[in-house]
Amino acid sequence: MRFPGLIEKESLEDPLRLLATFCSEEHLDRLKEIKNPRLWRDIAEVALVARPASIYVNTGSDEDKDYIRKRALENREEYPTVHPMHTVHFDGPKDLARDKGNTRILYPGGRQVPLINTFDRDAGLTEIGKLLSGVMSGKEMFVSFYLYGPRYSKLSLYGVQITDSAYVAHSEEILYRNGYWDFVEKGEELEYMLFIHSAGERDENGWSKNVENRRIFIDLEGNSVYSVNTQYAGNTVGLKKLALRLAVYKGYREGWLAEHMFIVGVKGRGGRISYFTGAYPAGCGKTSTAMIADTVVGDDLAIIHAVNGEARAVNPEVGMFGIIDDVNPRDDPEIYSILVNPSAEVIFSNVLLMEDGNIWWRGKPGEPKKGINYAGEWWPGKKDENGKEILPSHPNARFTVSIRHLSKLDPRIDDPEGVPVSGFIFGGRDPSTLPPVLEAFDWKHGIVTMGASLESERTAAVLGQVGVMELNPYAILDFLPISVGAFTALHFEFEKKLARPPKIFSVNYFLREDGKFLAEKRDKIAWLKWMEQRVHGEAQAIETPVGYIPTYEDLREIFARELGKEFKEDLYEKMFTIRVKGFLEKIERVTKIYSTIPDTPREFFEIMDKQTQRLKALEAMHGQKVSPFKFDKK
Ligand code: SPV
Ligand code: MN
Repeated sequence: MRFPGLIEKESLEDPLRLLATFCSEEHLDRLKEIKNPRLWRDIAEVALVARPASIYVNTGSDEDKDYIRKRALENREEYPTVHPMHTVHFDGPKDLARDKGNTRILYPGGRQVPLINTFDRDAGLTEIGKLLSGVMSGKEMFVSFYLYGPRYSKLSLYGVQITDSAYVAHSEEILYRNGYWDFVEKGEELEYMLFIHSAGERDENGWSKNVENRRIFIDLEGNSVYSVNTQYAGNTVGLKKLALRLAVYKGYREGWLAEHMFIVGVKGRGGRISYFTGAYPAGCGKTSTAMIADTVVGDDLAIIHAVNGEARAVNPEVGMFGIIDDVNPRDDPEIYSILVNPSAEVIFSNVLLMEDGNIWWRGKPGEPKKGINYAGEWWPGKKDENGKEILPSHPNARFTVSIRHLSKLDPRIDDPEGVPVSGFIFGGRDPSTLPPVLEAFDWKHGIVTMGASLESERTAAVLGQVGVMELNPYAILDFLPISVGAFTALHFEFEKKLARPPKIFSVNYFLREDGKFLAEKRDKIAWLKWMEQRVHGEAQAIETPVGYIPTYEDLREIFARELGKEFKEDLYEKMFTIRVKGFLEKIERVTKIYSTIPDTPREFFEIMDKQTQRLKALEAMHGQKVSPFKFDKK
């Protein structure tokens, strides 16, 4: 039982009888088909506490999908547009992003974990129980079943979503594989994550009214997540970032990895495809890298297991919840063409819905006209109470769409065995130090100096302090339920199961000189192709104190072939100069943080120390800035 204080234990003794008071006969039969008494009890308990008017059991059939869409429109959780398959959802002005402060990992005794927002489990469950009490009265409760990965895959997990939001259920139908029949097939043996969500009371605009009581509590012990008084998908769509935390924890106990990474294929010699996974903090080029690769398996998440000595990855999702701001036909032709295709089902969130039923977001050709947006009615020039102009569409406006519309979709997206991973990429935004691409000496060197040390520059737009580097280990810090020291140790352990661990690379598209970016946006493909060749031992490399860098000759050849562009020697030299001071400062910043994290493996510090020594030796010989032409080729 989750809420022993709120309901009598006996009331759950016959969960089906209890559920019969909430479900029509047809929907009760749908639940009975899944022969799993624990599941019946879970649903019955939530219903007893939240008191919905009715329960809708979603089997993922076309009729059910249509019904959920229809309900989202009727409830004004979504609005119609000129295209029947396109709808618009608004989260409300105070609910436009993930709420870090109120997203907490429940630990018995409220154990403190450095860098992680934890809370006492008992206190958390008590608080959430109160917030959930009667919260669904008068509303319909949707119960849906999903796979978190391909069907019949040992790498996949399962999730049950309970929500009073048709928008959340609708989003999940687009983003995940419906697993009702898998639940039926597996019955009692099935272990599942449980996501319980309520948008709470909604105001006349449809926004959650009590956002100050927004809570997202992750109960590791109960393999469950509770989310109330919020609608933003990053806070509510269970199978997205809520499941990621549960998956990281499960992987930690079982010895596999759940990562905040894309999975892409890069074509090499003879048409072979090599797969890479990539972790980038927000605003560091994750989506654009995924879209520039030759094939896409996933754009956000990866579950990675060691199978017969090989790292294999699956995408738990089949959809994208992507940022729409600045998506335009020139820079993002693929995504743009999907978003304007009337036959693709899309939920747009927090864009501008104009009076004529068309939508507009920044980057879309044409002018924004009067309509409604994330802050209510909008007209050109509208200002907020501080006299600041209100943007027509929000910077975190997004699209929710099936990944299957991508022309580059990898044919192995549904492969239960996953795809073999040749390389891990860690990408940060660094204006002054990291070269565009760098290969680690080995797995541990990469995990420590690239993954665990991943940083990103705060941008002026966000916090006003340009150039401050912020640590975001593995780009997963916001979603980590355990200490980053333990997560690093897990990566060390993972290597032991691999006959040939993936190579590890770092990339940085944001190196600047005199305020100007040294690399062009489309150069990303060149770095990917170099990595692909390195995986197969085809490209040469230069050993530096911080890892291997490409040779000028190889890059010149790759730029000419892939981009039809002459890659100039002096640009190469600028890009790949080893900036000793910057590297030493980075080590100092990062080590200082890890020295406050008690379970950081000792080897972490040893690897960092060795890197410091190599850098100092180089500095003694060649100074603070060392041209790549000063090193020997390997
Ligand atoms: C991210 O912020 O990493 C996202 C969007 O992918 S959210 O679902 O909000 O986490
Ligand atoms: Mn993400």
